[in-house]
Amino acid sequence: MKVAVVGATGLVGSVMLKVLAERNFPVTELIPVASEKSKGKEIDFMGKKYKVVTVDEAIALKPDVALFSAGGSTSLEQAPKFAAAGTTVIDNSSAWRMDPAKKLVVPEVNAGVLTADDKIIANPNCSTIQMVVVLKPLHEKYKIKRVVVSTYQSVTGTGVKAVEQLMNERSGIEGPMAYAYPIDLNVIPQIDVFTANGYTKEEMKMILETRKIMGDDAIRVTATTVRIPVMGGHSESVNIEFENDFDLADVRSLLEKQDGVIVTDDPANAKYPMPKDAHEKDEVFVGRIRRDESQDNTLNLWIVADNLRKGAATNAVQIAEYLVKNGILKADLVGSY
Ligand code: 2RA
Repeated sequence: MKVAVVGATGLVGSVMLKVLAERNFPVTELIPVASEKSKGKEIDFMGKKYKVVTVDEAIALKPDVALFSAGGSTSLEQAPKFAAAGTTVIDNSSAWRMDPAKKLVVPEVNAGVLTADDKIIANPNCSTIQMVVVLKPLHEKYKIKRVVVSTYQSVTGTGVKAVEQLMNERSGIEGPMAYAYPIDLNVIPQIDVFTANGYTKEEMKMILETRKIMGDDAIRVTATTVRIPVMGGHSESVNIEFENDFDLADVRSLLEKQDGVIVTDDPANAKYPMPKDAHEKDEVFVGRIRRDESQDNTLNLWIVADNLRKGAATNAVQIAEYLVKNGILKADLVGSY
């Protein structure tokens, strides 16, 4: 299968390449795509060297699937051109996520909505992905009424410049600022820009994307998203009010059975998920499972995942795997997944 990775030289793009190789996705030809300034740069992939090409050169090669992580404006402009050439696009930007004609997919939650007509598929926001994987079995059993989420998000969610700012600050080096404020020994309660209602775009993504992926606009969500000086992944404190009462042991059992979830919850032995444990992993880690004693039918959880993997690259590759496994994308060699 001819696979293009658009934004191959970026942080998420490089993780996409890593995940494609690790999961033995049936790539017969890789087409790494980046801007003109990176054209000709060599990329190592599964023991072969590939030269970075431009978008137009990639479209002409007619890839079967194109994984995009190149920003919203590039996706809005270029994804339709790939789709018109017959390529199935899986886009990690926010460009298509709330388009009513486009599917927004987390395979463990709603892969069933996908059909062969879907030529541009949206990959959700990282902080949304890790939360809905956990909400899915609980909503099915106990019907979620309201979610209150506070996030603690890694600087890797911003990109290389933010990681460099943190490392420079740690070393006492003056350097370019990705944020308006220092991030080391600090937290910044703003991710992306503010909207008219006082929420940031990141918070509105969590609110709106959750309802679309869960297929239930009745679910009420409020979010506060915060940037913290951490590398391994995003953490979230999630408070869930259900329509119905729940059994705590059953909640734990549902989470332990959920695809893609690992329950790490043993407070007596100080066992709970942390970004350092989620780093480089594809699963979503859940702990601190406890009843909210201040309100009936309400549960508290702590959710951690690597935002570059399950929060971006792995989720995109898993969508492609689903398409191949279900015959929507034809692969020369179907991998063993
Ligand atoms: C962030 N979720 O963490 C956003 C985009 N990756 O910055």
